[in-house]
Amino acid sequence: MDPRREELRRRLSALGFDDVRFAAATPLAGEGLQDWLGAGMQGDMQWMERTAEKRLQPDLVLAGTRSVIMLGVNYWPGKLPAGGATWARYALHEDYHDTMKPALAAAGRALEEIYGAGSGDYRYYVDTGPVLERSWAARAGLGFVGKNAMLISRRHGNWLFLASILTRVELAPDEPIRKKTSDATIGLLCGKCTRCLDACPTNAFPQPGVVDARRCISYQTIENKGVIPRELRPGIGARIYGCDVCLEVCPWNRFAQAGRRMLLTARPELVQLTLSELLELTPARFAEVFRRTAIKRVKLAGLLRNACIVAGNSGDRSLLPQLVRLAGHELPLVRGHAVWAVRRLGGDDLLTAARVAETDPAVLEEYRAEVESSKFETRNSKEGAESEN
Ligand code: B12
Ligand code: SF4
Ligand code: SF4
Repeated sequence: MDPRREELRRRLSALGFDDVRFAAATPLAGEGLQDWLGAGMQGDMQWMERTAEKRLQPDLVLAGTRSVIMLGVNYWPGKLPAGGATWARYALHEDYHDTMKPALAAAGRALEEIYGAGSGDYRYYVDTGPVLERSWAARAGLGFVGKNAMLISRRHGNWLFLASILTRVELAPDEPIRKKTSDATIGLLCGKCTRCLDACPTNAFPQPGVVDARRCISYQTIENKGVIPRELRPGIGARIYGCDVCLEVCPWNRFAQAGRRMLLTARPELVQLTLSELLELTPARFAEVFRRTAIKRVKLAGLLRNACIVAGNSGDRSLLPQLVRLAGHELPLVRGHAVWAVRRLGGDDLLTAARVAETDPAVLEEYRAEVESSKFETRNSKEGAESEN
């Protein structure tokens, strides 16, 4: 065994990475990526198409790449207090893209010191790079790809951020997880379980391991900057930003321990924001509350849009005055979703003045569309299990 390799692993682990694994950088087989793109499942994330080849072939990102170092950071927060809306757990931190970067820079320096690499002999990424992180993590044996498409770790369950370092340094690869009785690439350790597929509130899995982003609440509430399709809004339930349903139902989480969190700064207080406070957000208050979080990237308009949907699904008619006020908001995006929410709460007759003033075609469509009342939906939807944060 190469003692330098284990020293590198120790150094990276001491920096705060909860898992450090190595993979050979030979290209990934298609991994379903081209089919996924071909079917349009990336929605408006055109950047995914532009970088598709690079995601499979690190050599195209950094010529001469020999190895991929895959890093996992556990973000399991333990139990969170209940709040007015449900947030994806990963978002309840200062932006992990920012908090992990200094450690990645230090990891690069470790490569320089231990292997004599030059500063151009590696490149690191967290999330936003042209790297198919889950597939590389599976190859490196960090975990297996579940039917929920997540990279699931036997030690950390589903609650793991991934980061990667492409390097020209040759590192002996770690073994992927294997099973004598199966060579499945998806759901290797899932057995007969289908909990995640059954629990998805918007039926976003056309097949195990494949998420149609266009139907995924995470995509709709975070990546989509425009109108959220009406048929998906009831399924969004109380989820204001991202979705953890297919992660939290997974039995592999029973092994998850709260992480060391050296690379994360928790912001659990965000959970306690009430829906009423969220509907009242002003630009100044938004900037103050969400400073340094990833949430600020949806901008105030996106968050108000999402808050309107959650309010509409809440069955809470005491929010009607605030929603009626938002039906007169300066941005059509907010007005349209506010109109939907008011109507879903059975408040059509409160909209007379706003409707007379409305000229935007998309918002006018929200007045005409059929809307089921939220009481009806709560009885029939798959909510139940999702309310705890
Ligand atoms: C685009 C994107 C999204 C999109 C699309 C999701 C998706 N499933 O592709 C949206 C916005 C919906 C999304 C949502 C979420 N995301 Co996201 N996302 C990404 C991003 C930037 C690219 C993913 C990508 O390339 N997708 C294309 C598909 C084809 O690839 P894939 O799912 O990654 O890879 C799978 C296929 O290759 C498949 N596969 C392998 N072999 C084969 C063979 C065949 C035949 C087939 C069909 C498939 C197949 O298995 C792979 C692993 O799932 C990555 C970061 C990165 N650079 O990789 C983060 C990333 C995947 N997301 C992450 C997270 C945390 C989430 C959310 C949990 C956030 C939330 N709470 O709201 C949800 C989870 C949704 C889900 N179940 O997947 C983490 C996942 C960590 C982990 N442990 O797996 C990542 C790695 C970011 C990070 N650096 O930590 N995300
Ligand atoms: S994140 Fe939510 S909406 Fe997206 S696939 Fe998982 S359960 Fe479905
Ligand atoms: S919930 Fe079940 S099927 Fe889904 S990823 Fe976890 S073990 Fe696999």
